[in-house]
Formats: sequence, C-alpha cells, structure tokens
Amino acid sequence: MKIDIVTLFPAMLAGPLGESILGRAQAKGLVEIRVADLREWAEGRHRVTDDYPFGGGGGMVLKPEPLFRCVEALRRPGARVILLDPQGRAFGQEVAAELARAEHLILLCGRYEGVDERVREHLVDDEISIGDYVLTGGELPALVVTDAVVRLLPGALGDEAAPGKDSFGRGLLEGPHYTRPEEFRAWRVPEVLLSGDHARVARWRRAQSLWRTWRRRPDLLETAELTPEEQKLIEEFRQGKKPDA
Ligand code: 9D3
Repeated sequence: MKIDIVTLFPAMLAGPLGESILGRAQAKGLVEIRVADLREWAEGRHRVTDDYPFGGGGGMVLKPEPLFRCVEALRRPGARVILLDPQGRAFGQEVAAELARAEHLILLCGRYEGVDERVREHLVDDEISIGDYVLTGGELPALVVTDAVVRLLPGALGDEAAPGKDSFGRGLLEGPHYTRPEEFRAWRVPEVLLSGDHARVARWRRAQSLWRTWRRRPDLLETAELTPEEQKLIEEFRQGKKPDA
C-alpha cells in the first residue's frame, strides 16, 4: 500500500510516522508513507497556497491549483483521494477496514476556513472527519486515519496480535488486564487469572468485556453479534446481577 499525505505543515507528521508500528510497517515494506509539502506545488516567487474568500467574510481558503497539481502528479490508477474535513463522514473501524483495502490513498489536510469547493467537487473521492470537535487542521486526523489503516495491513502487528480479534474488532470493549506483581500495594490480581484454568479464564474475560461494554458503551451492544451465552449474561446484568469478581 502507498499513502501520500498532502499538507502545509509536513513537520507535524514526520515524527509520528517514523515511530512504533507505523515506522516498523514501513521498514518491513508493508506500506510506503510519504508527506508532500503543498507549498512546493504552489507557483510564483511567494508560493501562495491560500487566498481571500470570494464574497467576503473572514479567514482564508486553500486555492485549487496547488492541490490539483500535487494530486495529479502523485495519483496512480485506482488511487483514493480523501479530504480530511470537519464536514466529512464519520471515521470509524469500518471506514478504516474499507480504506485498508485500497492500494493508494492520498490524504489531503485542510486548513484555514476550508478548501475551494472545486477541490471537493472534482478532485476528492471522499471526505472524512474523525469526530465532533474542532481541530486546527487535517494533519492530526490524517495521522489517526493512517495509524488505524496501517495496523490492519497483514503483518503490521506481528503475529501475536491479530487486529480482527481485539474487542473493537468484535464491536465490544475489552475487560481488565493485569501483569506482575500478583500483589501491588495490597491490591491482588483476580484469582481466576492465576488459576491456570483456561476455560474459566476465557469465560471470565468474556463476562468482564460484556459488563464493561454494558456499563460504559451500551450503544455498542445494539450492533454487536452476541452468542446466546453472551445474550444471557446481558439479560442477567439487566436483572441486577454482576459478573463474578
Ligand atoms: C472557523 C472554521 N470552522 C467553522 C466551525 C470550520 C473549520 C474548518 C477547518 C473548523 C476546523 C477546521 C480544521 N479541522 C480539520 O481540518 C479537520 C477536523 C476537525 O477539526 N475535527 C475532526 N475531524 C477533522 S478532519 C479535518
């Protein structure tokens, strides 16, 4: 996979892209991530990328020419051009999985009041928002999208952690995790986890995961695919029962 990120602030991206799983996925050749400086695609001595809005009003608008020139130079057949924008469709795990199937993503980071509408209409295939809060630009959203997509590429996480098996992959929250020591400041690790009884541990984990989801994110239970035993546990929670500690 290839991901190009187009921005006026390339330094906001360079550090995070080189670290951890994103850095390792690139080193393994699973993905090639490149940052394009939009200013380099602007013309004239001053390389102007924005201008005043027609019709007046405050703020600045990204000009179309540098974005078109840049994307037309970068795009390969089948590329998906995505504008990070507060008005875009809501990003989530399903959108990440959909994007992970593409061969080439071009992520355009918006800034200022927005981009010239002709960019949305004639250059961009899709517009994505990462949530209902106001950021200063599309750079951090581009990193969020890149991170969520790259970890889904086969081999990106190493073999011990398959992305489909984590609880969000199943649409549930995870229960608690513990590591050594068994006792820390008199707080003990739940006995079941030390029991060596794998079936009991699996049942406990599933009950904990469901309990946490029911308490914190009941909305997730509307769409999660639950087994009959899991549905029975939820029914017991409704009747006031708590999971075994
Ligand atoms: C003053 C202009 N704003 C009116 C409320 C519109 C606006 C445009 C551009 C507000 C923020 C931004 C910068 N944000 C993004 O480019 C952005 C974003 C976000 O702010 N929140 C969640 N997802 C995203 S994706 C891109």
